[in-house]
Amino acid sequence: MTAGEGLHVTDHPRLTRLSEPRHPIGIVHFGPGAFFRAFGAIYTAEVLAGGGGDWGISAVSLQSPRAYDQLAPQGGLYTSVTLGDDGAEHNVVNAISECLLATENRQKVLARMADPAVKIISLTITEKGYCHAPSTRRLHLDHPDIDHDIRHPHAPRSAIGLIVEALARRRDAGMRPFSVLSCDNLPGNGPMMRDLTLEFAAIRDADLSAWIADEARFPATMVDRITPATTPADIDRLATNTGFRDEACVFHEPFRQWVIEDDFVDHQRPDWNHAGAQFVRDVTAHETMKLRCLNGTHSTLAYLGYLAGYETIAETVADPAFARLCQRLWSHEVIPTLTRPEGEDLNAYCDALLKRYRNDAIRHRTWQIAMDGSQKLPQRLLGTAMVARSRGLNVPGIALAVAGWMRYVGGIDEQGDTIDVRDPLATRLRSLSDSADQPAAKVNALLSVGEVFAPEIAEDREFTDAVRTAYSGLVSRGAKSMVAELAAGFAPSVQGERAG
Ligand code: CS2
Repeated sequence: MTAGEGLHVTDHPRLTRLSEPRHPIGIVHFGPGAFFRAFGAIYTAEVLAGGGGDWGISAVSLQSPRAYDQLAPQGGLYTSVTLGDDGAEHNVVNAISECLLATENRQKVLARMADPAVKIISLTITEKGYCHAPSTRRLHLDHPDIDHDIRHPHAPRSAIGLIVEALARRRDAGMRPFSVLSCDNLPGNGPMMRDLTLEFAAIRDADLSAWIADEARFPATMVDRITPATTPADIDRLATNTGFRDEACVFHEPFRQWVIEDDFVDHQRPDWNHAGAQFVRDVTAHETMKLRCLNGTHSTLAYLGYLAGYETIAETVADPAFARLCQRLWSHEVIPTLTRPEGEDLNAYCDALLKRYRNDAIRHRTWQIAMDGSQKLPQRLLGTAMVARSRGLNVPGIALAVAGWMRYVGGIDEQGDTIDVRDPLATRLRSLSDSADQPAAKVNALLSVGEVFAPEIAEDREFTDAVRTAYSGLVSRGAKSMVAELAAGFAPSVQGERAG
């Protein structure tokens, strides 16, 4: 009998904290979901294991209790499973010293943030957690959470509201502020967070806003590790292998890359470089490369792959036409818009991406990546399109990807089945799509969504014509045929000629 055989999975004892040290807290993290547990928490755990200071993490769930319910009963411990060519490697991660649920214990969260031992508030709250309009990058003042926090500044519920209230408490107590470290896939995530924070703080108190502007720091970061949502089957599999039930476990690829702008309040930060992170003066080139090359093709594969009936990214790129579509996008549409970051070779970077996508131990669902497209498209695809167009390039691959998104948010797949579209604008997008009969009119209706399409791109006739043509093709011929047609015109051998 093999380990675990004959046992019902729920018979396995839950992973719990026994004698592991709880590191004193120096970081408050908002959004301890799978990505953070597979990424920032691991870098921090490695620094802590090397005796790198008091940087234990207080993991705060802002709204959904899911991550809290997974982590809190385990005292913040969980297993990270690295899925590479040589099988699976398991590690128990000890960086989270405390778990808090903001909806239940808002004042405790604020007190922790105002604790002088806390030097950094880090965030993985996804694009929509910033309560902004992605196309303008300004605060969305009508957002229900922002509206609430303007009216109740001392009991805030948004990340920005909590940060501003905690900074106000620190200023009033004569303390130093903290650094705010956004680790979400947004271009200029640090400066954007700074602008949103100052905009919100100014509504409440101009002096507070000026103090934050002078004293707080908002370093920008580029983060990268492919980490699908953990499934119940993953939890069962791990229990069978380890003998413990770990509701907070994460499964991820071996690759990881963290580039951080080295600009922290009083230089207070963990030596994440000891775990392989890069501290640099300016992360812009790295960030743009990653967002446009990786996230841009991820979203493309998500919409077109989903419509083609593929469940995961690995399944999608196993179709040679989809792999070639990625290569075409990189060489003809994305790389020409980039500045090469120091230490990177853009062609090699993209070749490595395709290998990462092909890792079929990682079951990254197209449906998962397709979520929240209205928040993702501007920085992943539309910004690239704008730069490429300004240089006189055509972007048929991006046009096809955008048409794929439009077809997806229309809510009906190629078999006539309903798509479970998850997006803060889902209802509006669906009704805009439904408001028109003809493909071209549906595209025009969706192009009117100002949070997604800046006027510069919505009014670009050549680009929008390409989107209308691609959309009609998706309706009449389907995603596989459209991808095959575009990929057929591309010979991967030209890769060597790509600008780098
Ligand atoms: C993905 C990202 O879900 C998504 O939208 O594109 O989470 C992606 O896996 C990461 O950015 C990789 O670092």
